[in-house]
Amino acid sequence: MSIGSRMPNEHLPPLGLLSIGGPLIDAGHDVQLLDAEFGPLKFSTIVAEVVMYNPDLVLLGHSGSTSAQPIINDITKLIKEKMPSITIIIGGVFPTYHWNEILVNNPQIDYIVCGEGEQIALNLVTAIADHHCLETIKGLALRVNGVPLKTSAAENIHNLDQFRIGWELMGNYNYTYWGKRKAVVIQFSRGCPYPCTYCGQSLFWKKWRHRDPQLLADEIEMLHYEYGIEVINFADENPSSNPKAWREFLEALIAKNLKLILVGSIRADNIVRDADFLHLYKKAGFERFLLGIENYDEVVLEKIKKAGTISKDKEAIQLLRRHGILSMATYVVGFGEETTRDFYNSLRQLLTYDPDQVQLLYVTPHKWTPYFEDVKHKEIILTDQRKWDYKHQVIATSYLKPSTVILYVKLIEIIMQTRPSAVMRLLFHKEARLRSAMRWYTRIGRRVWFYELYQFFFVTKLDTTKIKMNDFWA
Ligand code: B12
Repeated sequence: MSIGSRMPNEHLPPLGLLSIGGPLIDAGHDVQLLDAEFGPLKFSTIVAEVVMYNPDLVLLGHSGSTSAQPIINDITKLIKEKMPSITIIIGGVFPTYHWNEILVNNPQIDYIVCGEGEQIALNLVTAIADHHCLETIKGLALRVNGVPLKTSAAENIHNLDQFRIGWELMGNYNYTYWGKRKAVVIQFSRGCPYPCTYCGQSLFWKKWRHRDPQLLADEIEMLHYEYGIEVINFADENPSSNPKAWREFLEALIAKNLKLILVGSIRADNIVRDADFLHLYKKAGFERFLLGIENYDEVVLEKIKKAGTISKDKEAIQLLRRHGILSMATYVVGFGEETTRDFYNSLRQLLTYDPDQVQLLYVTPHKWTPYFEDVKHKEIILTDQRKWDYKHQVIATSYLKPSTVILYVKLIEIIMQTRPSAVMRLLFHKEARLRSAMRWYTRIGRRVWFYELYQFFFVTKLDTTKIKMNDFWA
């Protein structure tokens, strides 16, 4: 169970799978979406649904990637047991890098699409249908004579408007967000030009690219009128890397005059950079931005190559507030071998930043990132990969016990969310829509707060074997 997909009691469409589905439908294949998040479906129901539909291929994806992979392994095993001749294809961030061990340990998985999936999946499915050779398809992990092998990497998709997202696959699923409002996830851009050492995403997408601003605005208009979409959740790592294109998009969307709520993540320094056109952000419909603050200490920020500054982080939050946009500051625990003083300094800094919302996460080293190299000699305290979801402490800390870490984290969260300025905004913010947005988040946050403490003290079993990160993946 991951916090992100269970606690809100509402679900967003799986953009990755819709992006794969669109080109397949357009090439003449019959595609159906089974979204197991609704329910969530029991494994037996998932298998029964697949058996009933009786497809030639089953393509599985997940939004959590690292933490969801063990579940994909289990589900695919059950499907293959019932339907031995079915072809199973997976894709996504984690499998892109861990393809070898997945293929070695999971004979039921036939192919792994490595990297951006649209073109590769289309090539693969077409080649399977036409009984063509698969080894020439770039970006594919497969077995040759029983041995896992990865073909050469596929190029980035240069034109992000080349492939259509298969929105029709949403069918009758009631996708909502932000308090039961019809919602989708969409991307203006892929990738990120910044070199933050812990983030696997900029490496995965390689180069930062953006969609045509006008075409994206047209697509959002279509989603609004044809599907009744009110909330757009941007999946971009940093949509405003090219301020000119971003501004064009905001203006194109404003010209449509749609009643929309937009939410997304952005770099704090880009907000400061765009100070003179933040009114356009607001006019387009932005209600909240998530800002990765990560740490209070500039030495740590330098080490993880965040390339941000404390003064800009603070200024960005103030600028957003001035423009009637909420800020959510995410703070990552574990970068700097924290002591009690570090937690105290973090809290003090967060209080001075005064963001509307905070989210504390735990550093989770992905093997394909430079950060992994920095911590590979460290011990891990949680070997259950399903918990590598940024909401559990994975790396042992030298100075504090995990129980102390979680108590400090929870203390910071409760102080931040119940401090007078936050409560005043929650109750009396002058914009009703922002009040409602904050209440929605607070309701979820309250449940998550207790749930995480309960899980830590009564359910989660920490590992005492003192296994090192490097040995764990080996
Ligand atoms: C929206 C989102 C969510 C939504 C997902 C809604 C949904 N139904 O999909 C919600 C809020 C539910 C969510 C939850 C979580 N998320 Co999330 N999420 C995202 C976000 C911002 C966008 C995902 C997206 O749509 N991307 C755009 C699509 C087009 O990209 P894609 O999914 O990677 O798909 C492409 C390729 O990977 C590939 N592909 C993907 N799947 C498949 C499958 C097949 C068969 C094929 C052929 C190809 C293929 O082709 C696609 C097109 O090119 C990403 C960050 C990001 N920018 O991607 C984080 C991200 C995926 N989430 C992350 C995490 C950690 C989580 C949670 C664990 C958080 C938590 N503690 O609860 C949970 C896990 C949920 C779960 N059940 O597994 C991490 C995963 C890191 C990792 N490597 O493990 C990411 C990368 C954020 C980050 N910066 O690190 N998330």
